[in-house]
Amino acid sequence: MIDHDPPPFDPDAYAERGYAIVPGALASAEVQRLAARARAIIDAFDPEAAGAPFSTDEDRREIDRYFLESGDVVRCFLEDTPAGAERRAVNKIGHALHAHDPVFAPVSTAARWRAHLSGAGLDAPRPVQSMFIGKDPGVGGEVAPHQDATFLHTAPSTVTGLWFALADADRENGCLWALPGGHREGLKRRFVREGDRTRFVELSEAPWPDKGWVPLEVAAGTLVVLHGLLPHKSFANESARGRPAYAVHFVDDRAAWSPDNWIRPA
Ligand SMILES: O=C(O)CCC(=O)C(=O)O
Repeated sequence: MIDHDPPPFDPDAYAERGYAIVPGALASAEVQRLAARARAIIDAFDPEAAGAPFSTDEDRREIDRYFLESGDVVRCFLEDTPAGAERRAVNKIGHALHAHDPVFAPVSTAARWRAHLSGAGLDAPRPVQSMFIGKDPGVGGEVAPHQDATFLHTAPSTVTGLWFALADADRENGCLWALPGGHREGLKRRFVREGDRTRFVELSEAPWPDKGWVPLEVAAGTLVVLHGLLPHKSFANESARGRPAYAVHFVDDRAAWSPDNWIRPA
C-alpha cells in the first residue's frame, strides 16, 4: 500500500527544534483510506463497551483498566462529554493499530520511514504504540502539555513520534503546538505502572512555560516527527471541522525498555 516514496526531512532542523515537518508524506488517497478505516472502526464500536469516558486529564487515567489493557489491542476511547450528552464521541482509537489493523499497519512500518527515524537517531526502530486521534468538530478535547517520554521510557530516551495529519490542521481546529528546543530541557515527569495501578513521578517542579509555543499548522498528509522529549499539546477543537490524525511511537531496540512503562509490548 505504499503510494509514493515519502519525502526526506532535515535532521539538522530536527536536532535544533525537536520536531520536523514533512509535507506530502502520505498521498491523498492514503489519507482518505486511513480516515475511512477509522470511521469504520468507530461505527462498529459500542460505546457501552468503553465503560467510563476516557479523559484527556492525565491524572484520571490512573484508574482506567480499559486503558491499561489496551496496549496490544485496537480499542475506542470516548471523549469526556458531559453527562446526558446526546452523542458520545470517540476521542481516540488505540493502542496497537500498527500491529493489528490491516489498513493502519502498513503505514506504520519502520522500513517505510527508515530515513526519518534514522535521521532522528533511531537505528533499530520498533513501533510500540499507535493511536488515531479524532478531534471531532466541537467535541475534540484538549491534549495537555506533555512529553512522549513520560509515557514510553527507555534508557537512554529514544521514543520518537510520527504524527500524520489526516485533514488540514490549523489553530482553528486544534492543531499541534510545540515548544521548539524544549527537548533539551530534560524529562519533566514519568508515568509508571505498578501492577494495575499507575502514577506520575515528578522529576522537575518547573511549570511548563507560558511563552514560546508555536502552532504546527499543516496540510493533510503531512508527517510531523516529534522528539520524545519535545513538549507538545493541542487545544480543544471548537471549530466545525474535524482534525483527525494518526500517531505511531517508536523506540530504539538497542535502548533498555523500562519495565514500569504502562504498556507491555509482546
Ligand atoms: O494529536 C494531538 O492532538 C496530540 C497527539 C500527541 O500528543 C502525540 O501524538 O504524542
